Amino acid sequence: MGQIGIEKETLKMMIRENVKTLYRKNLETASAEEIYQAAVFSLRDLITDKWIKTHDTYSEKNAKIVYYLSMEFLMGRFLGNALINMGMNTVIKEVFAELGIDYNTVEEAEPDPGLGNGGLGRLAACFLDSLSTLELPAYGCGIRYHYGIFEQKVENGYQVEAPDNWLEDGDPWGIRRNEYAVEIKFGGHVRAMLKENGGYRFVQEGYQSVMAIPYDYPVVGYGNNTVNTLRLWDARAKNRIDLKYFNEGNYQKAAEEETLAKTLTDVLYPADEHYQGKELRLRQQFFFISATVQRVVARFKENHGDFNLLPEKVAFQLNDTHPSIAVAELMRVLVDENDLPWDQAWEITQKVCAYTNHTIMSEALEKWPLDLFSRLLPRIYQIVEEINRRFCLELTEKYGNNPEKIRRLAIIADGQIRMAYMAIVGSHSVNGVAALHTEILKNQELKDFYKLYPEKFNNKTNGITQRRWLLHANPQLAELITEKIGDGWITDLAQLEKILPYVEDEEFQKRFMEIKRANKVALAKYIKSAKGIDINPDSIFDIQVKRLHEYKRQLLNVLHIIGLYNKLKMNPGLDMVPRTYIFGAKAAAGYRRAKLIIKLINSVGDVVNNDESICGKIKVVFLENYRVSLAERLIPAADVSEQISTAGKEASGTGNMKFMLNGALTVGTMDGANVEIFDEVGEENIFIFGMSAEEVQEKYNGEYDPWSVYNMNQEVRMAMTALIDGTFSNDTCLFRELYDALLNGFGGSKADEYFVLEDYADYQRAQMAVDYAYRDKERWARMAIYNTAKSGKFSSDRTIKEYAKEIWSLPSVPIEF
Ligand code: 26V
Repeated sequence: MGQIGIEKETLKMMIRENVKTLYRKNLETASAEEIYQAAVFSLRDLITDKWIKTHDTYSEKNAKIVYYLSMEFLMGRFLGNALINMGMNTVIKEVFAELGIDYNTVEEAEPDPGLGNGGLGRLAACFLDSLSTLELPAYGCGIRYHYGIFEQKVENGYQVEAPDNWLEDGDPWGIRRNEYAVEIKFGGHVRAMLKENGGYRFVQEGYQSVMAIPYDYPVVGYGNNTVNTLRLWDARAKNRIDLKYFNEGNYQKAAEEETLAKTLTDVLYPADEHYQGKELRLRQQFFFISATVQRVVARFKENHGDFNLLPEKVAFQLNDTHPSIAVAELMRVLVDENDLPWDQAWEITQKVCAYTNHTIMSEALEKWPLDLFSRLLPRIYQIVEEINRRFCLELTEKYGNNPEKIRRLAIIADGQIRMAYMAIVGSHSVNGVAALHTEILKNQELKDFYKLYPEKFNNKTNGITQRRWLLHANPQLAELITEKIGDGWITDLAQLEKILPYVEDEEFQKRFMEIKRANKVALAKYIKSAKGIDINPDSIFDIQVKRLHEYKRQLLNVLHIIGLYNKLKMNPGLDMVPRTYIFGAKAAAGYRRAKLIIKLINSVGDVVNNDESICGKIKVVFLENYRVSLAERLIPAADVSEQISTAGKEASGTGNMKFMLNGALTVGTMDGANVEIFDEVGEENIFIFGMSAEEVQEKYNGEYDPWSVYNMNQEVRMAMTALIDGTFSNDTCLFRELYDALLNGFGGSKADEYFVLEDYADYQRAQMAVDYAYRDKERWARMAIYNTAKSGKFSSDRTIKEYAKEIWSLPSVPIEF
């Protein structure tokens, strides 16, 4: 019996029956995909009872609920994780084994839904797992994109994008809830109508509408009865054909609303940290926010008459500025649709909303042009104007007549709406995602707002869920740990400290490193089958996986590989531990330089991997289509975790935490949460290099001439030269842009904006230290185990507890079952 209380035989029967009813097949003839679907249908049945019970309990107890509003949820595959959290992991493996079916093949048959770009979307997914595990009442609210982040292929070394049609074979986890559909209005104009009490009511007229239809996905808590909901909104036309236009023969106009609905939720914007004011994106934002706000208020009204109670029942967490239109939409619903006076509505809105900032890259800041915004959302625009007007009055009261200051802080300025400022003004909490990041927000980026509202600012260092990133991704290590310290760590990661006594234990070291090796062998096998490249499991597996962005400095990593390759060419007998450099990274489709860096990594790989003169001492592998399921394969096999962003630029990073948890050692800058990893493990268990955030700031404001580095450092000079002398491409112009960007500045960017050359020498030193440390097997094992043991702080359970206590005032609600 599994924890959920079902006999194996029953489960077998259900799977068999479902294959039959769904596909008219039996287990022998069904494909892995079909068996996967049948298995999901069987399990969904089991989940649903708890799911219903969870929501009944929330209603009965009139519980406060947090709504995590996010344009992205990078969930990864559901099946394996749901089974683990239901305590059915072992049972299901037995069931499939007894049926003569390879369970792994079934798990792999599930599409990996990529409804997010990277860190921000994956954080949302980890948070949902923690919310359910902590028995906190929560909804994730987002968009049901028909196409997730593009599938990346590599052709001739270049990234090529293909659509990710994750819904193609159906959506067995999603339940469509027609009864909760809501109408969303775009465009038209606003008419002011005199009310009986002398005030005005504002109504939108001549608009286009679409219907928002929710699909609910279960979020199963670990070892409890909580099943929360991820609610993703899809669009459907309200009126398929507008008869008025149809009869006039204007067919395009007649079908406009249908076209609007079709395109609205079609694709996730694949840009990352680069804002473009695209109309469709604003539509998407308003679409899912308006749907959520309308639904939440309607539900509240079913049980309450007094809106002052709303903040006691509802919390909105804004995942970056993308959902910040919630501030204005909640005002609209309260003031226009429920007749609340402005001041009362405003107080309620501020108490309900809280904003998380995820980046200090200025090019990512959302600013909507007024003409676009007012045309698309005429009533919301008026409300934003009023919020801004009152805010500017507040500033004047506080600072006197200071137009310069007001222009700097205003929500509307230079013909644009600054969404971050609206989020700050409309929220009671503003948080950064790592200690350093929050300090930078307070003292630099948002300094004026910090002075104005110091009480709003707080830090919530990111975290990751150990259920997916250790228990599911690295089952052997999970088992070893449980054998030694029990399974308490699964819901209380701080307990990993209990393995500290084993750091010096030879037997434990041996087993820990054997598991690492087994994971490396498995990865080597995968790389052989996927790429045809032979890699040596006894080499150091050195991994950098994350979105491709200049500030993350994949270029520093490759440039150093080139430097090392040059050294090996000159001295093939060079004494070094063989190393396998593994990369995974999607570049935004329009980010030319990022794509060129991918091409460079592949070109370097082609040359290095096929150069017999270096005796296989280095290999370079670019794995295409980096995604959650690939991360689950890679991270458990890593020896070295590359976290090498320019200090001050990476808000937190969460990959860094996943690697640490799995016993990889970090080569990193003092950036984001690396700083806190350093604090946990101490300088002897991490390889820190490079300038600090402060030094970066000083260099940025002062004089920096990358040529002086070039002239002083022969290794740098040779590596740079290799970019343009035909070593990696017959076309010597191909990588010229990278060369120029580093030395001279190119296409509007400063020379070496991210200090790749400046940090090169110290990076090289850190990499030598890695090589040196790895030779001492015992020392390395100690360091690796120490990293795992000290990773407790980085559980998203810890993060979510802090949000619940300090921002949401959200009590847990256990579900009796
Ligand atoms: C911005 C945009 C701009 C418009 C087009 C689409 C798009 C998509 C995403 C973003 C925001 C990217 C911000 C982000 O992902 N930040 C990352 O958040 C992680 C979780 O807090 C954090 O660990 C990373 O350091 C941070 O880069």
